Amino acid sequence: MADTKNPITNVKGEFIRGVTAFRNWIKDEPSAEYQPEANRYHLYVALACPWAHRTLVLLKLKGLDHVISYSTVDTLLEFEKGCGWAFGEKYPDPHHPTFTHLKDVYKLNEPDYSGRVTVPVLFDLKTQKIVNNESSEIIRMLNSEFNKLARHPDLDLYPESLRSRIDELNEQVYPKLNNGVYRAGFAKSQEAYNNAYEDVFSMLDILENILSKQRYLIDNKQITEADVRAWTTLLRFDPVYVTHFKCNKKMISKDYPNLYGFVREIYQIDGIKETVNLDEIKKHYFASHLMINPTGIIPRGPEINYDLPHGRDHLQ
Ligand SMILES: N[C@@H](CCC(=O)N[C@@H](CS)C(=O)NCC(=O)O)C(=O)O
Repeated sequence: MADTKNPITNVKGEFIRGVTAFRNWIKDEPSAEYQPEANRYHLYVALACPWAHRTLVLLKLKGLDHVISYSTVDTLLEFEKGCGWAFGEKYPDPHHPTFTHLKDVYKLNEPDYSGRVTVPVLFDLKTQKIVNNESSEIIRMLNSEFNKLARHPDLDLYPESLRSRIDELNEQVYPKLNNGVYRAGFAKSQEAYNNAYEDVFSMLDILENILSKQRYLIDNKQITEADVRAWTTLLRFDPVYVTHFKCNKKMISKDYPNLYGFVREIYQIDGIKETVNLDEIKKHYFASHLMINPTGIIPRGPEINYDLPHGRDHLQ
């Protein structure tokens, strides 16, 4: 039985993220098992979670929030109890009102499921099965397979001509930044923490440099999935990762003017702000990870106004 209570670390004290369990694909093809249909799929997300947040951003950017429903799990993840993400009065499972935990949804696929129960989950209401619980794959499906139903079918966040550059950047940003902040925060040895800290800030320096010359990370004119994937981490950086995960060499809002403008620009795109709840984000991290913040006290600062003009129009 897997340890589902604590973040997993290896003998060197390095945080190891688990392998995602369910990897089916929705395809806009007549023979596909999972076809893109309106009101067939549901996303389970946590507002705090940067991986789940990617999928909500895609719903908004593609104009799919009338086609795919979503609901949020409870703010706190009570690691010590080992039950994982919970539903509650304020956060019910709209499709299974008797379910108390997200693991009940996982058990619909595998009654004996004993792996990690993570968000996001893309769930098929028709077969009552999880289609996929890997955010990087869910966002690809939302980008390309629902275009007949999307309000913005022409927006392509993973265009053929940019794919190799997107993949190349993602391969750096995922270990060094997206997962890098977790590697710093959950490290159980000084060396593991030091390595993660170096990775995080070397990646931020690289991204700041790119964004000083062009509007988005891959292309000057067009937002891509590489921007979305970096953004959900960048948004949480100052409010959470600087203190909670000890990534405190620099702050985005003070030391990285281009990253800060980029965070504000994406925040200000139609519909995106609605997916951001900074109070929930802070409460989740500081009050759930009691192994690194035993008092559960939530810092009040920093005060950042993501509505300030982003000042990036001149780059187009
Ligand atoms: N590879 C997954 C990772 C998802 C993930 O780790 N989600 C975290 C929340 S930020 C989670 O649900 N953790 C619960 C646990 O590990 O018990 C993805 O990108 O979708």
